[in-house]
Amino acid sequence: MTDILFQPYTLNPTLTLKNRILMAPLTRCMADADLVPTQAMTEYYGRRAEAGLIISEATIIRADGQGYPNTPGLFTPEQIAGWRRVTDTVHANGGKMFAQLWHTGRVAHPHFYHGEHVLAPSAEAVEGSVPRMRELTYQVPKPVTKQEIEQLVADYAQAAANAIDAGFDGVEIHGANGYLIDQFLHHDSNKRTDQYGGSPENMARFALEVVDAVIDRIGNDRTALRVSPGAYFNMAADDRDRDVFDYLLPALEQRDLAFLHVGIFDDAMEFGYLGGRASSYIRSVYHNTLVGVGSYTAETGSEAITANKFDLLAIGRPFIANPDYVAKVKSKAPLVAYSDEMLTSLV
Ligand code: FNR
Ligand code: 8K6
Repeated sequence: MTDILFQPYTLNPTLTLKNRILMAPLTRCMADADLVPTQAMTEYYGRRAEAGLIISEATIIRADGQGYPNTPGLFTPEQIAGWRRVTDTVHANGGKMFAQLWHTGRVAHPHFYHGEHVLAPSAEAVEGSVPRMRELTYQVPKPVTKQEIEQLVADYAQAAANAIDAGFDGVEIHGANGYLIDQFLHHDSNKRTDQYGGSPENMARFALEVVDAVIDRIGNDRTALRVSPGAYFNMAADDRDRDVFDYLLPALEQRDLAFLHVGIFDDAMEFGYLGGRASSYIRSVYHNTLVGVGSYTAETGSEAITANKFDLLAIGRPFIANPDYVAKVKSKAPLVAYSDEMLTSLV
């Protein structure tokens, strides 16, 4: 019944995956003080090389993109060398790996980078504080200037080039879950009146500039994007967001990306303004390779692929609990259930 997961899948002439199971990007907050991947992280990813593709935990493109402790970076030579050890191990074990490129925007906290400002589209703070560091309340961001936008776009492209230097097979740009790129795409966080706000075309501009700059540096065949048309994390929903994604998704389709990935924790969630699930909405307007995710099992994920709801299945929490997830599913062995306590160590 899960046989479909074990078929190889060709993303494009450059990349063929040995199966349809992706390891979802999973922040673990285990990089060292210089945000360099450690030996324990190398072994953790190395154990999961049976996935058709591993997507790294979200990795910051520059210092002021950091919103959680010990999240790895891809902007210093040491960080690149650290990731090279990870990708060498994954490749030696027969796997493939993309880096997820991240800037948290208004979810950043200056505590982590000893900075002054938090940068975001508009001076609209996200409610609350850094998880497990409750004294760190989120700040009102400084709206980015045109010049700062150009620098951010350049820094995404540089991080993509660094990812290729570090041996990654490609990158997934993190445009989901209420972080910087997503903040441009939703009315809750984007109140701009210049060419980056107001209309769907303007609100989609930053995302497309980042995508185009990354494609320019490393090629469309190695560039993927994660998006959350349904606002559910670090973001309040607004019915007008639908128009932004109605504009963005066909524009992305023209870019011929390696894949598009739904950013969601539970794909059973329905959004009134999307007419149902985020994955169904994306499938209706975007016709290239789509990665589904969000509280699926191998069985329910296989059913969804068979029903043509998406093409590839990303697995998050079960992969934290089961380093040998793929082998277990293949042999129909029982899985260890995920629990939040597992986040304190890398198994
Ligand atoms: C996540 N998720 C996530 N998403 C992302 O795009 N970048 C990230 O770094 C993280 N980090 C992260 C950490 C932890 C501890 C969890 C539980 C989740 C979301 C993740 O990729 C996935 O979408 C969800 O976990 C839903 O899939 P599962 O877990 O139901 O298979
Ligand atoms: C300190 C770790 C930070 C990790 C950042 C990613 C967030 C993962 C935390 C999992 C909590 C699930 C929240 C789900 C929100 C769904 C809302 C309906």
